[in-house]
Amino acid sequence: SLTREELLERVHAQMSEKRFVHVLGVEKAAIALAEQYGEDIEKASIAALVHDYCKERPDTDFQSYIDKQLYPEAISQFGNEIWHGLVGADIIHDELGIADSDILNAVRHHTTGSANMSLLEQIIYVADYIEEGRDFPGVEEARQKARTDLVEAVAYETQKTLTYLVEKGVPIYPKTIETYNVWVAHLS
Ligand code: DGI
Ligand code: FE
Ligand code: FE
Ligand code: FE
Repeated sequence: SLTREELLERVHAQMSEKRFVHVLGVEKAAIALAEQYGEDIEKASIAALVHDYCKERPDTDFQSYIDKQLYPEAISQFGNEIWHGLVGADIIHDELGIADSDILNAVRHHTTGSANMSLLEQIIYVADYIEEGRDFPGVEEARQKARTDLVEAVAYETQKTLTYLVEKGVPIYPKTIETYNVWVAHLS
């Protein structure tokens, strides 16, 4: 398997400087959450480093996966924003040789969340939202919740993301709704 240095190089080569800085911010936030909530630090680091590996890929790279593998039918109506995690996890498996299913699921669900998120999945989902480079209304509240109760942070992020998407008037991927319906019970 790849060393941390090799992984950093492979990830960096896939993206702009700005996005790479975001990835390093997610890693820092994910490691802090892993320390706080008792997750494996190396798994949190690897999942964070690869979570947006496919964010700058052309649509054709995803299309060949969507044609060959079994994804929910709804996926084809969306684009990179939904594909880079859900399909990206399979590309990361194939290109980087990462086979840990918890890490791959953390990548897979970092955008939409899911009904049943493992601790690592929750950490990556939240770290992506609260990393130090993020600046949007509510991010401080999300950071505060992440410091006190990870489940509340997941619920808060899920509510805010769905509200933001509905206000923007964009289609909602079904999994985003599934996530909301489960995690809404944990809003404080
Ligand atoms: O890749 P990042 O920008 O770091 O963050 P992300 O992967 O969490 O989110 C990528 C984008 O996906 C973000 O602009 C919000 C959008 N998104 C999340 N859920 C949905 C969605 N877009 C649509 N259309 N539908 C969704 O359900
Ligand atoms: Fe992403
Ligand atoms: Fe996210
Ligand atoms: Fe991200």
